[in-house]
Amino acid sequence: MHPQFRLPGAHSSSSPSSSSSPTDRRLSALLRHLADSSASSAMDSENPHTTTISASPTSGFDSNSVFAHVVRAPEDPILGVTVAYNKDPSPVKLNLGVGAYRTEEGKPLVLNVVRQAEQKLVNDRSRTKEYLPITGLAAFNKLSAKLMFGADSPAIQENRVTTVQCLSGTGSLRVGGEFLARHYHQRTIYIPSPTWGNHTKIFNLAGLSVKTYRYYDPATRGLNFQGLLEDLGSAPSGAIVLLHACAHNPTGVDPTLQQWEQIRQLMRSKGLLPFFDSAYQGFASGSLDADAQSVRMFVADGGECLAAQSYAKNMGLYGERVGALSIVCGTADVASRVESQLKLVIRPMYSNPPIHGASIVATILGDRDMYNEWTIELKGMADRIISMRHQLFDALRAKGTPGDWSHIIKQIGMFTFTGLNTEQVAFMTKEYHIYMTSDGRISMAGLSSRTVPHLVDAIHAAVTRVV
Ligand code: PLA
Repeated sequence: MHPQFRLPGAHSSSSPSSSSSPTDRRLSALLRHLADSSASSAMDSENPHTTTISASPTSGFDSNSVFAHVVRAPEDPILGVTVAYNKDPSPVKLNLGVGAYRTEEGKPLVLNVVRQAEQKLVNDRSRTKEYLPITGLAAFNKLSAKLMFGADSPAIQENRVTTVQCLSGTGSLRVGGEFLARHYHQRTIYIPSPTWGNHTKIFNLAGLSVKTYRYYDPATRGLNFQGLLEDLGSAPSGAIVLLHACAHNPTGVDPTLQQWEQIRQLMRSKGLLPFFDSAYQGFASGSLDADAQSVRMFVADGGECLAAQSYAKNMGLYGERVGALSIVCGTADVASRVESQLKLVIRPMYSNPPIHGASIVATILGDRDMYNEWTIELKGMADRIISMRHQLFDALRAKGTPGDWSHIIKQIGMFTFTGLNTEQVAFMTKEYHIYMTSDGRISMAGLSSRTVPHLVDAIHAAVTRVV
């Protein structure tokens, strides 16, 4: 009998006992039938001319599905928070889980400049819906590289950068990871601890082996710089290192420029390959250039690196899935060969990227007025987040909530890593309908002046009642 047909307690040779239930008897009959048909199909392979009717592919033992064995997977630790939030009927519920910008009124925001660009695209009757090339929209790629590396970047001028349009930040990381697994001599990537939860999964699936380096110190709620230097210092030569370009997720803790410089020197001296994840350019400080400093320092030294860009947050194009992967290479010739291989990674994955979002980005980045308007709107979003930090910090102080909450105003970007533990988070969700990731991360972009008092009440209750 084929092993896959055996059930616990079911024996093909034993006949159903008189005490067995109708279900048992039915199963036994089914097992005998399957054993017979598998034996006859073994004979069929010896005599290919014999035809038999085999068991229906949908016949299972405990259901009518060949997928009956599939176990339910847990919800995603971040996107699952929104699933739970959506199910909650409470009128006071608050979603501080996913990093998606909301207005003071708690509404999603489509930037004015994005609406304008879309209008322009719709009005242009010459535009078609043809496939893009495998590497995406050429103008988009060119402008994205400029945005990341700076308009005057020698690497761009020397044609040493290849940029391919990918499916937002996630897709860019995935394509970059798979390219490295295929063509780079070191298959180990070091990611910070902690980091965005998807990094490990993305790089593992891409074929890399994932290790961590120390990054965050819970005691100071700041950077564990010593630990970081030690771990990168003892990484094998050539290893890949994932760096958050700015606004580290989930901690909101970034190295200073001086610390970046030390990291750069260490990494270059050991031949470690930097892979930047730039998901929040413009969101940390409100300035696109300031937030690209870390990346530009590494490119300025003439060395090689990778950068994954996302337009989800800084242009509010979350669902359009617009992003880019750039690989800065030693020479123009290498860059063009690298690009030819990136196409081989992309083509069987999703063939070519979508046209609409990239056209919006290219329209905005390619028009001086629109670009300026974008930077103003972007600064507006960053400023509102910073103001939320101050409001939350002031309100916790005013209420006398125990603890030092200064990290709320020291941390950078979309998130505050509150320091609240899993139990406290669960308590806040249950009692206050406040949704956040279980590691205590809150999306400051989901908060507004109106909802600060509710959050403060919840935090106060959590830290005084749940230890
Ligand atoms: N890299 C980092 C560091 C991120 O935080 C995110 C998104 C991405 C890449 C990918 O974004 P994209 O594919 O949409 O461009 N992180 C979010 C959303 C905002 C998520 O988990 O997907 C977060 O809440 O952490």
